[in-house]
Amino acid sequence: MHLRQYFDPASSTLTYLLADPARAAAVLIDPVLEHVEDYIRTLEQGGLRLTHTLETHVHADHITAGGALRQRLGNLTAVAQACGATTADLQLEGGERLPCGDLTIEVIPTPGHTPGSVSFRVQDRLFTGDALLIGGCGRTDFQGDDAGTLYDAITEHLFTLPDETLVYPGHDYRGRRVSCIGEERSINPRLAGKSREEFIALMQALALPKPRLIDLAVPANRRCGVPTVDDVPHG
Ligand SMILES: N[C@@H](CCC(=O)N[C@@H](CS)C(=O)NCC(=O)O)C(=O)O
Ligand SMILES: [Fe+2]
Repeated sequence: MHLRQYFDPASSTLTYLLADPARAAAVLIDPVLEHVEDYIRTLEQGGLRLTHTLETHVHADHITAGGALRQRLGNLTAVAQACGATTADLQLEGGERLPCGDLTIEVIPTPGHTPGSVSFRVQDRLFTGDALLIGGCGRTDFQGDDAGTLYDAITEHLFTLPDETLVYPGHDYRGRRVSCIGEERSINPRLAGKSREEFIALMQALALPKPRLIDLAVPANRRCGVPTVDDVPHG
């Protein structure tokens, strides 16, 4: 398996290119619109064909490159059915398995940050989107989120994976890039040793400012980042 991580400094988003070089197949997890050319350059350099773009959720802080890449490269766009991104080619369900060459990508429902949030597992690597962050977790105060649901998803579906499972989050705001399940289960300050009630109280007290791009990004990402005719200025 080949893995390349990209960082978008404007939104602190982490994007992942996963590839099976023997089969020349690749997927991108949470690509960012501004970096389309970077992704295409990597794919061309590796002689890789992009089969899918995968979203961990409908993002509030950046616009996805899924639709733009589809227009350029013909890949399929894949988003969890519960995200309501009706233009996506694949409406993913929990437990579903997607191929990338000989690799298998398992879809694990991890709702709570948004109702449709999922994580993707490939062998011993877990791509958690904004469900589980390094030393943190996704906020639960917008987009129909629910702290209790997030606690259940993390403790029942992610913390039950082997300690060695590598955790690749959807964001990091402090320069960290990878963690593992054992570390997050034992020292993540929002979760380690916390009851469900304590976690809910902690999340309700965060009082974070609204993401700058939320009003633009959420509707755009429900269309895989591609503008509709109505969005294009007339005249
Ligand atoms: N300041 C950022 C927003 C950051 C933010 O709210 N990020 C979300 C992910 S979409 C989150 O869950 N953050 C968790 C945290 O900051 O603890 C912006 O304006 O875009
Ligand atoms: Fe998010």
